Amino acid sequence: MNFETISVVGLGYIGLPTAAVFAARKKRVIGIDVNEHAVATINRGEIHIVEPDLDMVVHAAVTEGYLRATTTPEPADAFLIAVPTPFKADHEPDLSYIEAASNAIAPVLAKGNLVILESTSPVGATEAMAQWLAAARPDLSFPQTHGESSDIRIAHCPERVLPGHVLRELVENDRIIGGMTRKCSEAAAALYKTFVEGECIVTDARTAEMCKLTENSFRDVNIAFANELSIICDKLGINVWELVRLANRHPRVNILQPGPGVGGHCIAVDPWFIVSQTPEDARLIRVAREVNDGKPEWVVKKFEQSIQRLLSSNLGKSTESIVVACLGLAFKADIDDLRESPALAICQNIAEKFLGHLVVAEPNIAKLPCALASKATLVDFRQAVEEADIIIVLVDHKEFKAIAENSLEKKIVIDTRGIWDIAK
Ligand code: SAJ
Repeated sequence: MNFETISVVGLGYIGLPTAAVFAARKKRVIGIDVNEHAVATINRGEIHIVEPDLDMVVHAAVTEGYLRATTTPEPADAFLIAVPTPFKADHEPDLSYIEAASNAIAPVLAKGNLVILESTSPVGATEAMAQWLAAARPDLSFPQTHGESSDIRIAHCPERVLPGHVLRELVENDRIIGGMTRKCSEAAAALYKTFVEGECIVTDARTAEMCKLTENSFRDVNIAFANELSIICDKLGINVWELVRLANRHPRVNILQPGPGVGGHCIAVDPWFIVSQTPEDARLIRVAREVNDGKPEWVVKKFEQSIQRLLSSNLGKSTESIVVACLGLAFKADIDDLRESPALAICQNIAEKFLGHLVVAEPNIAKLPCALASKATLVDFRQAVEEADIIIVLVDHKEFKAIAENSLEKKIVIDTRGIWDIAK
C-alpha cells in the first residue's frame, strides 16, 4: 500500500511527535486539532508541549513543508486518531473524543483509506469507532460488514511511548498492530514500517486494546506494591529506598520506586478501563489503583504532622509564619505535564488548609495553574529551598536532584521521591 499523505487527528503528546516523525520520513502530514492555539503554534514551526528534541523535529518538518496543521480535516491516505480517552466520574471510559474525531474525518474518507485508532481504549472501542464511521458514511464499506473486501481498513495500534523519551521510543519500540481483519493489519503494519525500527506484531483489535491496558495495569500494580511498602516502612522506621535497593539485589526481584502517587493520563486511568468492564474479576487491579490514589492523602498527613512537629519544637512560632516549599507539580520528572498529577493534588490540598506561606517550584512551567495561583507563589527552586521551613519533594526533576544537601540543614524535609536519600 502507498501512503503519501497521512492525517494525524489530535496533536498532543502522542499525535504531534507521531506526525513529526512521519514528516521527517518525507511523508506529507496533515495534523488536525480542535485547539486553534496548538494549530497556529505548530504552523509557526513551534510546539505547545514539552518533550525533548520535539521542537527541532517539528520545526524542520514545518519549514521543509512536510507538516501542516489545521482545524478542518482534509482527504488523506491514512488517518491516525490520537485523541484523549479520559474516564467519567464513575470511572467509565469516555469515548466522546474518539466519536467526535470519527465524525470529523468521516466526510473526507475515501475508498482505500486506512483508519488507525492509537488512543488507549477499552476493549471494543475500535469496533465502536468503525460503527461511527460506517453510520456517517453509508456509501463506503467497512470491515465489520465486508471483512477483507471492505473499502476502509481499520486497526487499533496503541501508542506505548514514555513521555520524556517519545522520539526515541516511537522509533525503537515494538508495535502491536490490531487490525479488524488481516488486510487491515497488513496495511497498518506497512504504514508504521515507515519509521518503526522495532517489530510490528500483528494481532486482532480487541487483543491490541487489552494489551495496552495490561501493560499500564502491570506498571500500576507494581508501583502500588512500592507505595504500600513505603507506608509500611514509614511505620516500622525503615528507609524504604534502601530496602528497595537491597531487595532488588535478588536476581528475580525488581521493585519499582515509591512516590507521592501515580499520575499522568495513562497509568492512573487505563486500569479503570479493565475494572469498569469486569468489576467482579479485576480485584487486584482495582486495589492497586486505590493504593496509588490514596498516597497523596498520606503525604498530606505527613505534612500536617511536620507542622505540628515544627510548632512544638519552636514554641514562639505561629503557623502563619511557616514557609512551606513544594518542589514539583508535574506528574513525573523533567516534563511539564500536570495531568492527573499527584504533586498538583497534594499542593492544592495543602494550599486549601495551610495558613502560612506556600511557595512552589516547578522549573517546567511559567505560571501556576488557576486553582493554585491565588494561594501560592511560583518561585525558583533555589529560592524555595532557601526560604522554606518545610520542604516537600514531589517530583524528582533534575534541578532538584542537584540541590546541595547542606542547603537542607535545619529544615524539615518530606522527600516523597527519595532524591536526597542519605542512605544511598
Ligand atoms: N511512578 C512511580 N514509581 C515508579 C515509576 C513511575 O511512582 O517506579 C509514577 C510516576 O512518577 C508517574 C506515574 O507513575 O506519576 C506514571 O509514570 P510512568 O513513567 O510509569 O509512565 P507514563 O504514564 O509516563 O507512561 C506510561 C508508560 N507505560 C508503561 O511503562 C507500561 C508508557 O510506555 C505508555 O506509552 C504511557 O504510559 C501511555 O501513554 O499509556
